[in-house]
Amino acid sequence: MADQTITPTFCRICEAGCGLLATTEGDRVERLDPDKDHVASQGFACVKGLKCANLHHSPDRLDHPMKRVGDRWERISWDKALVEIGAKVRSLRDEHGADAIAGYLGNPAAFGSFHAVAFNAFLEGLGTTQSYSSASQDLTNKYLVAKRLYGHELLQPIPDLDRTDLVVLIGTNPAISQMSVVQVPRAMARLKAIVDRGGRVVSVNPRRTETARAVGDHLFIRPGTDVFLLASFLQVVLAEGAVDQALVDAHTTGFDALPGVVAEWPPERTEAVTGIPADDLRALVADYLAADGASLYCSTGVNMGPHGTLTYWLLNVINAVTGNLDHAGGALVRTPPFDFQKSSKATGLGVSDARPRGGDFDAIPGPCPASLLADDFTTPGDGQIKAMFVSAGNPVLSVGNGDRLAGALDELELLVCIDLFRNETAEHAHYVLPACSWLERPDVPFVHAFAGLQVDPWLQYTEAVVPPAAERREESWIFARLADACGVGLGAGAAGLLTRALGRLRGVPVLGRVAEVSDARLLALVLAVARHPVRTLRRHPHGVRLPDVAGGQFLGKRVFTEDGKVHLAPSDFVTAATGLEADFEAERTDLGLRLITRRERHSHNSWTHNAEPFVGGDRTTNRLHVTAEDADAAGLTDGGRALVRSKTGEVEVEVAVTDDLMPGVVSLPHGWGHAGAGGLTVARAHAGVNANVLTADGPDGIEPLSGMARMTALAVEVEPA
Ligand SMILES: Nc1nc2c(c(=O)[nH]1)N[C@H]1C(S)=C(S)[C@@H](COP(=O)(O)OP(=O)(O)OC[C@H]3O[C@@H](n4cnc5c(=O)[nH]c(N)nc54)[C@H](O)[C@@H]3O)O[C@H]1N2
Ligand SMILES: Nc1nc2c(c(=O)[nH]1)N[C@H]1C(S)=C(S)[C@@H](COP(=O)(O)OP(=O)(O)OC[C@H]3O[C@@H](n4cnc5c(=O)[nH]c(N)nc54)[C@H](O)[C@@H]3O)O[C@H]1N2
Ligand code: SF4
Ligand SMILES: [Mo]
Repeated sequence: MADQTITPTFCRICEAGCGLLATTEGDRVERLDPDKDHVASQGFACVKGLKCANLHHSPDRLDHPMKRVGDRWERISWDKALVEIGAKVRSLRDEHGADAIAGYLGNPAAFGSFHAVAFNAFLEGLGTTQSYSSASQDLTNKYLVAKRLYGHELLQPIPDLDRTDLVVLIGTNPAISQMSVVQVPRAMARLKAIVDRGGRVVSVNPRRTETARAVGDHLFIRPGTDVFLLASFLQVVLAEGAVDQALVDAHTTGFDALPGVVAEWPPERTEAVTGIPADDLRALVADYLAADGASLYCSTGVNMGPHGTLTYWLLNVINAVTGNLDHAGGALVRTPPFDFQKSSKATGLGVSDARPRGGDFDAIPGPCPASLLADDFTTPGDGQIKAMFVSAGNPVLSVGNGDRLAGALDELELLVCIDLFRNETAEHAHYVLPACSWLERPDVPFVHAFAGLQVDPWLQYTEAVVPPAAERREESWIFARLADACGVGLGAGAAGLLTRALGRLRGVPVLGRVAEVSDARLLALVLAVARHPVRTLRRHPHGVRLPDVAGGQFLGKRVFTEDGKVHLAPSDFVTAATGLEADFEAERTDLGLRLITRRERHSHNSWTHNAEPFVGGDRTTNRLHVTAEDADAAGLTDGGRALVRSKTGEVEVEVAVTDDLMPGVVSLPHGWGHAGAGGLTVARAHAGVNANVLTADGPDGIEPLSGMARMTALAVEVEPA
């Protein structure tokens, strides 16, 4: 038996970044175990991380660049693929202009230190404004609100969970997701600790989630009505005069506009649509005001709803005016070891000024909404997209009206996918290029550590656990080569600068090891600038704690609006809030079924179904969850089949009767629908249905302020199939 090596590393599937011990034998990852000595995760890890070696070693992994020739996929050399792609891009760019070339960056890019940087440098070099990403199905409402209130997309207050007395979790299920836009390993242990020390955790959710069952209290809310809940919350706060006037006077503008926004929404009125009794809400507000350090937090259940921007705006206003912003136990904006937001403010690094084509979307903070992609492929005229590069994304399953998008992809003259697998989107590609998985590259928890988004700050450096196999390459290598091949070079901005620095450091390429050497060198550079040199981090293989400052780092110090104040009442938000009357009336009178989004323990968006541990047992498909009451009313039975119909589409799916939903609410996990996946042998056999056949695309499929996709609280009808 060959020698086994154990390497401490960390998982890069979700934002928690859990410490893992990787046991390798030669170039094989034999097992992944939780790292008990990890400074932040302390032995916690979930099944996705622990079983990820099965995905990493899947026989379906891409090893070589592949080209579609008719109906077949043929191996092609990197050199030849780059030359052919480059020639096609040059001719399309000459004929139609730079905006005919688009990029779409998927979720896993957030976990590769230089993935997004290199992608943006490539698009910058091409000179295109057509930059799309999964952020528009995830959190662009949060970007817009932070940009308006605090002057930068990534100044996102995070709940100070380890010190709080009360946290309200709206539209999130940490037991399964580990939360988002904040790095919280062991989220559930931290939430339980709040209750153990006498504090309160309250879930606000149309579903009695795994989180709500395990910790704290739960309030059912009718899907899509969170904005009314928070309007009432703020109405009570202001009516009771429970405002931190010193904070408001010293650090904010716009306070005087707030009473007018919420005056008409006392809890006794909004309970008609939220389903939350006014007394329960008043009691919650009272507890929140009594706590020394409390915060409201929301996630995708709100972001994907009809009022993601207004809801997140009110949430931030409440945390601020009650004195909980920048306060221990409240909502913190931390100063990271390398001030990413500050350098980004100066250089544009990490923010997108992409502009959607047409439409009235002035506020959209970038990237462009992926829900507009199919329109952008098929609408002739200036900026019609002719070629697209998709890296670490699967828009066919992750974007609204997936079937239409799949058809529209076939209109492209060039589609290049950079991925671990030939996924459902790549099925429509002309070329697929093989990327390294996270086990094949060095990293730090780049975005979260450098944007100050950690609940319990730490830093960790991991080497590649195994060298990149076959002809797999890091994205930084791939985008630098693509830029060369397209004859454009990397952009002149910050992303281009960084990636060029990487090029200079790369030295003489040694086949097969180039990518590993290169990202490691660039990381060394960035870590030296951040004053945490790699050699120091290597001495702390289980991570090193960074100073944990509880508040006082933000107000008056790092608010990046022009006047350095928090802008509580951006005029377009105030104007949009006047439209709530009509929405309220519509909610009050339409009592039809609502479909909500949900996540499953063994699924990670669309990409973990291609290995047995993730689709074994009763996990072979996705099911429509329905309450017994609604099942009876619609004539559905547990295990039977249902047709689910929305304005956009229809799916047929197995029914699972449940007691965890609010009556009038059904749920269907997304990320399934693998029937057409020629490159995914296991997933194809456990196909499930694509929930995004039901969600809309185009201008009707987005929240108009931020461009966020509308993926929850959808009106649907169900009937037996
Ligand atoms: N196991 C697993 N973990 C994941 C992922 C995964 O796919 N699988 N994905 C990762 C990613 S990319 C992200 S962005 C994060 C997301 O992390 P979360 O935002 O925590 O995601 P969910 O677990 O889907 O929680 C959303 C919750 O919103 C509720 N909800 C739906 N509609 C509404 C509504 O109108 N109002 C309210 N108040 N609640 C509503 C749903 O019942 C659900 O419990 O998770 C990450 N972690
Ligand atoms: N209906 C509905 N739709 C949703 C959601 C929902 O809750 N409901 N959630 C939304 C959310 S929050 C998100 S973030 C989006 C996600 O949307 P996408 O990012 O478009 O889709 P994923 O399913 O995450 O696909 C990720 C792809 O990246 C590949 N990959 C994994 N690691 C790497 C790597 O290191 N390098 C490269 N190059 N490729 C890699 C995987 O093989 C996979 O093909 O989906 C959204 N769609
Ligand atoms: S919780 Fe997230 S980071 Fe931790 S092991 Fe699971 S997938 Fe990986
Ligand atoms: Mo996400």
